[in-house]
Amino acid sequence: MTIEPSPPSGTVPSGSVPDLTKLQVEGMFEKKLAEAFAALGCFNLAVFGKTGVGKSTLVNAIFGRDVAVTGVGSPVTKGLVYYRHPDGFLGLYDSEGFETGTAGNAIVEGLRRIVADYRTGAVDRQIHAVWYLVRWSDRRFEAAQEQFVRELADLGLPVIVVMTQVPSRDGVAHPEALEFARYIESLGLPIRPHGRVVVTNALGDPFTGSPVFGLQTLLDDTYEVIPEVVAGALTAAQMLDMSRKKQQVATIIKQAVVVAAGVGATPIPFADAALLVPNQVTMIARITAAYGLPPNRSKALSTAGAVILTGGATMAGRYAVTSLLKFVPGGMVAGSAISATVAGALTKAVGHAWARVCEYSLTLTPEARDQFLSSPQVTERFLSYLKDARSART
Ligand SMILES: Nc1nc2c(ncn2[C@@H]2O[C@H](COP(=O)(O)OP(=O)(O)OP(=O)(O)O)[C@@H](O)[C@H]2O)c(=O)[nH]1
Ligand SMILES: [Mg+2]
Repeated sequence: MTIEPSPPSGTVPSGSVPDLTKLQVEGMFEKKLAEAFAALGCFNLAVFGKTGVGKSTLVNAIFGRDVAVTGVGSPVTKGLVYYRHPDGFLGLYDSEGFETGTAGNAIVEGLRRIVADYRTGAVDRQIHAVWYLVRWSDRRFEAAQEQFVRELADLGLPVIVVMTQVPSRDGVAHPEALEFARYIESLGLPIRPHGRVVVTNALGDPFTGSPVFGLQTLLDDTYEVIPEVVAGALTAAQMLDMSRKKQQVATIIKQAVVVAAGVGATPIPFADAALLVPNQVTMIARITAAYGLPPNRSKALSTAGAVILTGGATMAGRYAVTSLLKFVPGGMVAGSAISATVAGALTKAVGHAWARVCEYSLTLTPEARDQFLSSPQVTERFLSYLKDARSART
């Protein structure tokens, strides 16, 4: 689909700003997307617990993907593997269930090396949080488990203790699971962030009717213990809490609106509308990364973004951005230039429409998402969201 050209009948004389071709805008997108994803960094989580405790299930429930299956693994030490998700912003240390005894000692040694590496500069694999899982039905917390948790904490790692596979009824967790959790808390372990055990069920059980619960608390606690610099990566990687992504995106849009209003402080002749493009490209790239859309679709997204901002493949950049002005109040006032207000409103409308495209794509399965992001449907949806926004105002 192409956006039909609708050049405003402006009388403001052409400025000196060169038009941008679709290809140039596409190149700009590729660069800005790469920068936005790189700026996220990588959130690294270590998940420990006996075999079958529910490590993979829990990771899946929060990140919407099995990193240990889809990621590329590299052994750190015996029993400890580091998986980097192909998307780049999520890394996972998986212990394969041997966290006590001599294997446990080897793991602690491996972790000690990783932590030490951090001090010598190897930061991209640094562990930002540890989830230590205990299955409620084990009803036993052994001295070796206790020692392992203490050793991790001694390394300076923030350890969150999670009770898994807890059944509940009418919003109340199984009393014996709660009792078990209180027992672990009574041991005086350095449990972060509040000294409490997070009680969870990551998988609904249709037979007993036990629902999923506790995951949001676990995620919130995780945010509390990690360094601010990787919060963006966690927001991109996690698939549980859409409101965190929305919040992040709202900030990005606000910043872009301020920049656009600054650019339009001296009203921009329509012919110079290309001035607004770089800021919008940056905004769209940052939104895309904040939602955690797959970077391997960057190429397709760059094409879609360029089509949107230049008004279609057949046009030179003359009407870049101006073809979108009809979606903004006051945007098509004949004979006027683009004011700061209109520049801001346009940027905001573009940001919100793009955010909705991203959110829609997150409702799809990973396969369907990949397909959608590589298809012309991206621009179609974007335009229909822009139209929605316009009709909502009138
Ligand atoms: N009902 C319910 N079942 C769960 C939950 N977590 C895990 N399970 C089940 O328990 C079994 C083991 O879960 P996994 O997630 O594979 O456990 P793991 O800790 O990754 O196991 P290893 O990789 O072998 O160390 C699977 O059959 C899961 O379906 C949960 O929260 N609730
Ligand atoms: Mg597993």
